[in-house]
Amino acid sequence: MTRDLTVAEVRLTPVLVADPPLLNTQGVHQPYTPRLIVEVVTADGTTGLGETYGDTKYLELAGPLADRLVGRRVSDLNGLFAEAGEVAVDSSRVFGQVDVGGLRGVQTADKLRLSVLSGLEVACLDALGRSLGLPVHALLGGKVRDAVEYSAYLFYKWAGHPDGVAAEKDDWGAALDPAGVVEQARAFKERYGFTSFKLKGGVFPPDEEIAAVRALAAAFPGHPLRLDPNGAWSVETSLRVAEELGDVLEYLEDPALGTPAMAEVAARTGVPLATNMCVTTFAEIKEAFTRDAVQVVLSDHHYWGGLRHTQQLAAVCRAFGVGVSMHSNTHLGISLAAMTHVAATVPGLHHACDSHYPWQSEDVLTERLAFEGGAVRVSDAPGLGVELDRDRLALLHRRWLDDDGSLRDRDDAAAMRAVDPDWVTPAVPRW
Ligand code: GKR
Ligand code: MG
Repeated sequence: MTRDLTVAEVRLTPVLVADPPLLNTQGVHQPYTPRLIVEVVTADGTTGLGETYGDTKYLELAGPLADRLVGRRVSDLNGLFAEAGEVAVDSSRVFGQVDVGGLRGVQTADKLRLSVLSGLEVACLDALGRSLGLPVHALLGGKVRDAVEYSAYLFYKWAGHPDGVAAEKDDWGAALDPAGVVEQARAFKERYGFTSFKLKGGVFPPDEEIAAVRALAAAFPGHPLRLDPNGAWSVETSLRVAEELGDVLEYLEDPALGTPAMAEVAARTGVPLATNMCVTTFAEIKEAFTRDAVQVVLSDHHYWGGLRHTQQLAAVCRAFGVGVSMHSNTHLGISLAAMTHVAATVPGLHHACDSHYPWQSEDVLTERLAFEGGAVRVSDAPGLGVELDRDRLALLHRRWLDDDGSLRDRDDAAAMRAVDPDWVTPAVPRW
């Protein structure tokens, strides 16, 4: 049979996904978070799925970038990426500082484009795989493991969103002190079998977070532990935390903001440092690696520009003896499947990947991906191995359409102002 893998249509569907009230240094998660679902349809009727960030600034770019994909073969990703720079980015969308909504490092026009391209790339690979009868990992060179390990991503959390704020309910309860964090970790372990734990920090004064990690270490002896305050600490505070928790931490994630501060911390502690904030683009690698500022880079395949760039990042890390693993933000199952396929191909993946997926009670798939023993099995089905549930997609899209615009751009500080009208994103370093 002759296949025509020319892209005939790209469907872009923004959705709002329920999100629990998870606390971070910027504020609290909104009750609903925007994501963009991508469908790439080929001339022979094959449809591939992708997913990426869905805030307005990404949506504005998605249309013009999708137009560049139409008429191209799904296998011509290099051609698409080469042309992407011609698509203009509204400069008011680019902040010369840390991306306020997402804690994802410094925002640039390239990073915005790459985040959108990642959704298109994944959808093209899914379509290509479906058409060839090959899993996405095979298109990336083949898996080197049958399952990808994830860590439980623990958050300080309120029991529910503030009174008067429309939201879905969740059954995780509150976690606002060491006992609450341990209880949450226990639930994660029972439900999903996770054996390593990451706590999102930068919420309470460092001594409280040190106590929470100590409580985790006592409750789960020998389990790898991480603490990530998203750059909320000074160099001196970072060093104190490293000193206090050095015996139980697998790594400390972005204790201080930016490569110079991270390099200073790294030079004065033996605790490995990981980042998804100071190394977020290829251009940032040279300074960070030559200054030995980080020992583990957490790739977010969305803002790195997809699965092939993640493999390239892993190769650069290997050359420098730097570890690699995966960062996560609020996401659905298409992204978890994509992360799992690429992680399955990376040799020397020594740290369990991050995933917010257990926090998402909703998905656009006919069947949710499952964690077994804390890991996701690598699918050998054609493409990503997931199927779209059109009714679910329509429902979550309807929520986006019905929104008055207040939730279409993730803003954790604005969500916090529902309980604390004076709240502003704290200056960094906060402690
Ligand atoms: O979801 O609150 C959150 C996280 O803080 C997220 O925004 C970060 O990007 O998970 C991320 C991280 O590891 O820094
Ligand atoms: Mg992080």
